[in-house]
Amino acid sequence: MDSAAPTLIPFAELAERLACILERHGCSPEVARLLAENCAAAERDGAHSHGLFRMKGYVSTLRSAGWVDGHAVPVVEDAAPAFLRIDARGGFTVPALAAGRAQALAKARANGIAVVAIRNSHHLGALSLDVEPFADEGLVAISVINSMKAVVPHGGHTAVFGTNPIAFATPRAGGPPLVFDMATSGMANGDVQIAAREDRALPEGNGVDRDGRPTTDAKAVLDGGALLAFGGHKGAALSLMVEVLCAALGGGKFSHEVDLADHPGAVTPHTGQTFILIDPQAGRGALPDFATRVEALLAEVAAAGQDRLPGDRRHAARARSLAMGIPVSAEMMTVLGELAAL
Ligand code: NDP
Ligand code: PYC
Repeated sequence: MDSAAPTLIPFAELAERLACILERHGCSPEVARLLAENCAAAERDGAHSHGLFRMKGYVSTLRSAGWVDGHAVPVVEDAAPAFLRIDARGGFTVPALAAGRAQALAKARANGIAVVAIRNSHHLGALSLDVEPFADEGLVAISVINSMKAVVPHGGHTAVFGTNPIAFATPRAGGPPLVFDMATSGMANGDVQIAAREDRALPEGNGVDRDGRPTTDAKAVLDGGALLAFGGHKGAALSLMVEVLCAALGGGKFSHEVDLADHPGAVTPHTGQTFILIDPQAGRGALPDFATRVEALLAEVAAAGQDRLPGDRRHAARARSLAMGIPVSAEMMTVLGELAAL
């Protein structure tokens, strides 16, 4: 139990500290900066399962020979007028997306829609951070990513799918983009790891042990067990869709093909990530304004009694972090110090 008051660190200072650690352990300065900003932004937004908690994993992965290339320079391929493929060359997805971002935006604007399929890439972050900037530019953005086998297909007994999140961002008239970002498993693996570390039971209905029996024991899920998709067959179907869009379409590995066995310490999935970007203004003509229509829907949702939209918690955490600094626990400060000294 960590009872000392957290240290409040401004975003830029925390990102700089993380970038130093990542560069020390094998990232180029540019990759280190992008990953560090991504990780600090997740922590800023209260996405704890994909923020500072992941720094140990980034470092142990970078130190595990031959798994991820922290210096990789992505190759952006102009596949078709509305289709960009990006080969991350065994590096991280975040710099691969950064490399293709301007071209992806231009394609979405020119065609009304663009698909971006990143392959040969590693991702350990929160997808909200990948889609939100596109909605800031007026686009609707959907992104999916597969990871490594941790989820059993519906009615099955063996993990095949990753926790495979889906994120969606849309501009709205009355505020910052509406974003949702959710694993297609009942829980993200990161949250299971945090529960295991804190000796907390999982909510019922999320996991099975190594013999396929239902369990709330986080350690049993991690130790040969597996997670279940959310919503039974419906979440499992979405998870399957994510595999198809990332691996079959994008050219990356399926989650069940990711094999970390020869890379002790490595924890990043080596898979793919796909985006669908839509310009809602394309050919709009006499149609009513898109963002105003979204706002009207959200007003109806609020009137019907939903008092918290997806993204509200994240925005509240971001506002607090930007006003006061990002809270970093004493335990995490120690971890960061150790990683910086390794
Ligand atoms: P949650 O279940 O915590 O939240 C899912 C979505 O639902 C969020 O948009 C959240 O908004 C919203 N939400 C939560 N509670 C409510 C509520 N009561 N009313 C309305 N909306 C609500 O997320 P997950 O645990 O499924 O995923 C956590 C993170 O893990 C994600 O960022 C995901 O991208 C990441 N992840 C990354 C993977 C990778 O391969 N890189 C793999 C798997 C997961 P809010 O954010 O405001 O709480
Ligand atoms: O939390 O499930 C997860 C996860 C898998 C890969 C990155 N995060």
